Amino acid sequence: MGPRLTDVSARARLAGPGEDIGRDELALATRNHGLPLEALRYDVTPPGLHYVLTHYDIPYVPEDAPWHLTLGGRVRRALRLTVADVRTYPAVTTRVTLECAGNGRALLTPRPVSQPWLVEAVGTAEWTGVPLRLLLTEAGADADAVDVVFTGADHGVERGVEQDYRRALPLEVATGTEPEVLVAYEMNGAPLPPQHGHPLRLVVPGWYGMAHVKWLRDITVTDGAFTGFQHAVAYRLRQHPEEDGEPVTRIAPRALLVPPGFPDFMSRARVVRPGAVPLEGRAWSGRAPVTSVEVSTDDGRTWREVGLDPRDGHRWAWRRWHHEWTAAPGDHVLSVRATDAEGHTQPLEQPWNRGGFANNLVHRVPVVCLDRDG
Ligand SMILES: Nc1nc2c(c(=O)[nH]1)N[C@H]1C(S)=C(S)[C@@H](COP(=O)(O)O)O[C@H]1N2
Ligand SMILES: [Mo]
Repeated sequence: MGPRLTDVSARARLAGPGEDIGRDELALATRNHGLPLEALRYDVTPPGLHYVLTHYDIPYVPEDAPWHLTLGGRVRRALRLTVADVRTYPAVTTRVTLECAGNGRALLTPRPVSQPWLVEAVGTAEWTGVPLRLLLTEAGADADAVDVVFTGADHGVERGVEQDYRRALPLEVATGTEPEVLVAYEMNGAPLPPQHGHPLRLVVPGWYGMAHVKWLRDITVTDGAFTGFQHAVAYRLRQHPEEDGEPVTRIAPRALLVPPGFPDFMSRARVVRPGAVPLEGRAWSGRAPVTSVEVSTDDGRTWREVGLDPRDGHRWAWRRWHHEWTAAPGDHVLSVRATDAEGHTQPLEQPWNRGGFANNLVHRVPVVCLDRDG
């Protein structure tokens, strides 16, 4: 018998005790890059610095290639739209902080073997597109509609299952206004770049990255709950492999710090000199607006609330925080944590699950402060 898909596509697993990052994880890490943390300084992440995550291959879609978005299933009137057609609907631009549900995974013990993010799987962009609810209104969802399924043009195999990348939203989320889901064709005022979903993608403000289907080619309204791989198998919070688990949905609060001072090339260790060291970073939550940010300069023993930039009306984007630290010679660990309006905050102990999803362990940055003449 010839090779089978399950020969090339293994089951999910955890790294063994002391097992280092493998070649398979390295290959994913070079394809799927993170945000350099110094780029947390920008309100809107400059092109190329936004994180990228793609399960399979980036589809090749030349500028002049025809593209059709179909909308069908349990609707009165199926639609088949070109990108030019999509652009004729009223356009909305929303600033959105996007974070991969696997952010922080490589810091967990035991480590789920997958894309090995540290903390940098985040970015903020201005997405322009048509509100999904306008398209669904035009198509007219049937009374028995339950889910709306989104299919990307990328194809692959994952844990032995061959598939197109596909995710769904409940109808009430797909047609909601808080957040308002977009079928986007522009990122930061320019057509979507290939790696971010050219020519069309879904944007679901406040939800982890997996919901924002790139290279969107089909929308299907169903009368039953969607049970595709990326819902029923992946993106569930499980302690044991046999559990059903809870689905991953909205982004839990997280704050990150621009590592201060200057880095060593190889170790990335941070070096500062004694005295005033400005600290800044960003905080976000997809559940409710961030209301406070605290910093610790003694490895989490004591915390103090720091300044937040005024709310700027961008509900779905991160908020800047800032603080001035007086550094004294020695070794320090800086940490930061965010709390949102619903009282969700970040844990000091790792919130562990088998996929390493939705974990928002506080960010720790070791810093060496030299002697004044060091
Ligand atoms: N079609 C398709 N859409 C996709 C993915 C994918 O692999 N294929 N990856 C998802 C995941 S897991 C994340 S985190 C985001 C990343 O979006 P970005 O690369 O634009 O930052 O895209 C999502 N949309
Ligand atoms: Mo992701």
